[in-house]
Amino acid sequence: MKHNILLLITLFSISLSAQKGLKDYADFPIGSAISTWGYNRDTVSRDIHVREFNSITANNQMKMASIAREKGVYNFDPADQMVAFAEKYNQRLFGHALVWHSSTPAWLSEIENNPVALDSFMRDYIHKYVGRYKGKVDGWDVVNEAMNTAGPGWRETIWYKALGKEYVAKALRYAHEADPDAVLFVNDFNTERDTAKLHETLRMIKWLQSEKVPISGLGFQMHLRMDIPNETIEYALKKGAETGLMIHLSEVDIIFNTHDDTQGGGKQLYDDITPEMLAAQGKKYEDIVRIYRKVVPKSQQYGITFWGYSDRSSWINGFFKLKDWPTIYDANMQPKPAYEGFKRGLGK
Ligand code: 9MR
Repeated sequence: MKHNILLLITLFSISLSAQKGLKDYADFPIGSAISTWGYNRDTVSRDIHVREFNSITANNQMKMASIAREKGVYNFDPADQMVAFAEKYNQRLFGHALVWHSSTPAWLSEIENNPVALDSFMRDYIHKYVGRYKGKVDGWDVVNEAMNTAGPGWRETIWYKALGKEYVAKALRYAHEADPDAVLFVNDFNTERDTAKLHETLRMIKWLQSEKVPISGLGFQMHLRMDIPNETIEYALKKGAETGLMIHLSEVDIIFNTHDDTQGGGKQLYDDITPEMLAAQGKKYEDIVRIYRKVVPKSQQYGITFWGYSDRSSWINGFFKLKDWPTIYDANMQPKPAYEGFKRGLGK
């Protein structure tokens, strides 16, 4: 009898721990970029997501090209579906992205040389969009990729060309007016490895803070590569944390091969993945989480988000025309050594 009860308790706790996911091991939210339409079709991926994570970012459906596709009309349906998913599955919803040079609707080119019209559209868009999701979207990438791909310069986007650097301040102010409680981010890539780009980003943040612009978060996309030195990443996160802003690792993945940052610009160095490479990737994931926990104070840990969590659906292979293995689940939806590494990084 005693034996049976012990056996039952053991089985019960095994089945409970089998249900645990990364979110249960972390002090901060862990998320992934998703498409609600994708998850409607692929319920296996959806169910794993719900077990592992407690935060979502739309990989595309909350971008300007999706919401403001037609001039003069906002279609909030794709964002509503993200909200419904977040509510149903108890996920934090992170908004990506309000103002960006990419994924803008085609009609925007009609007003790109008219600063007054562009500013007035940006204001209306942000006010209506952020206002509609007040209290539902926890934080926003208000400005995405304000800096050049490489080095210390501002990206000459339509926003920059029409409104100058001030466009970043305006976007943040409009977002704050619409939802004073939302965490408002600027977000960029390669800032963890390109120190000149990092320093220009930090200069921008200093300027915004000195002008009392309501910025509250700094996003490091963290599309990493195996050979980016940990010391460089640690330096970047430390400098980022010194701003006092919330720090989001917003689009994490780790590739083996390289690319030149342009679509289709992949360079295939490794055709196959070996057990040694998988183990090394596990260690890299572990290191990244450890560095984040070490240098970002708890009160500034906004969380870690994967840009897709499985090698089956990662954007990397299609975008760069590469064969790579950047994520924590393999193409058969099994956890990789990267998964165990990430978990070890959380101290579990
Ligand atoms: O993964 C996204 C891909 O499906 C889109 O075609 C692309 C353009 O909208 O954006 C990709 O996501 C990007 C994100 O929005 C910003 N940082 C880089 C991401 C990967 O390119």
